[in-house]
Amino acid sequence: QEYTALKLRVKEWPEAAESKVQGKVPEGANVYFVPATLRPETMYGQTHCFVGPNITYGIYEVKKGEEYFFISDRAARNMAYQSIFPQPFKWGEYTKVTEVQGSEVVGTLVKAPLSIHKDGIRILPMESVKASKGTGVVTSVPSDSPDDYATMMDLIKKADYYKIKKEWADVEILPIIETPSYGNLTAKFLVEKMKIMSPKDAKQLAEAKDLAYKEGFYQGKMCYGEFSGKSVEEAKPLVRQQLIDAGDAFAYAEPEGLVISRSG
Ligand code: ZZB
Repeated sequence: QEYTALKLRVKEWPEAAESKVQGKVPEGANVYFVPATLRPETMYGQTHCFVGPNITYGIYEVKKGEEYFFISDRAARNMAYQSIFPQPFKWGEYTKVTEVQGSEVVGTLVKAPLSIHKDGIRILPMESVKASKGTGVVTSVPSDSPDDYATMMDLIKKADYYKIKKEWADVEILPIIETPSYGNLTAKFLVEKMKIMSPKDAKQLAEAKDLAYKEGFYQGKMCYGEFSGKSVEEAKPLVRQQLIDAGDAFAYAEPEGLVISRSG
């Protein structure tokens, strides 16, 4: 599985995270949340970035004193075998400077490349984030991802329960892709049509995701951004390359089904 890993720079930590980071990440260094996505062409529509509240993450040194990543342990290990870090690269080596619980970073303000929300987007909790997939960090595009749309609606509805400020969740959803069957807000259309009431409706959400991927990829046309008017199929590699060239993203491969022999 070849993902695009995106770099979302921390602009402001909440108190709980600030105390964890102080003394571990050098003053003036940048920390990035690094979600893995299969839909780089939707990055204009990022509204939030999700972490699993019960997942333990690490902050890893990419370049000492300069650059640090907030990701899962598993992703850090994988990246250490993909020339991603450390810099200068040492095969299989990586340094964790501190451990942080997902719940402790809820409310962090990050700058998301390409997002229309230029002042930044918030880190919010999503129960269904898997620690065992991607980087354990998921960027939210509620226009085109049914999981993200359902989670966002739930966060708005139950802001107190999730211990967040309602306005962190309740931000504008922008049409990015136009499709013949589902209009220009594919995720909203499918969630409403399939009467999905909560992010816990896992089976229906998986079905909606499948439909959204297929329609988006084969029939979708960009209706926002530099590649507006192009098909999704054409725009996808172009947006990806642009993000990589700008230093805002990199290729990250999931070693699926990889078995390491211990027999020696
Ligand atoms: C932004 C985005 C925009 C995504 C979209 C999807 C869609 P898949 O399809 O199952 O292989 N994701 C990544 N890591 C995790 C994780 N650890 N736990 C839960 N979800 C995760 O998964 C790839 C997609 O699942 C990724 O692409 C990411 O969400 C999410 F408009 O990034 B995506 C129809 C889907 N649309």
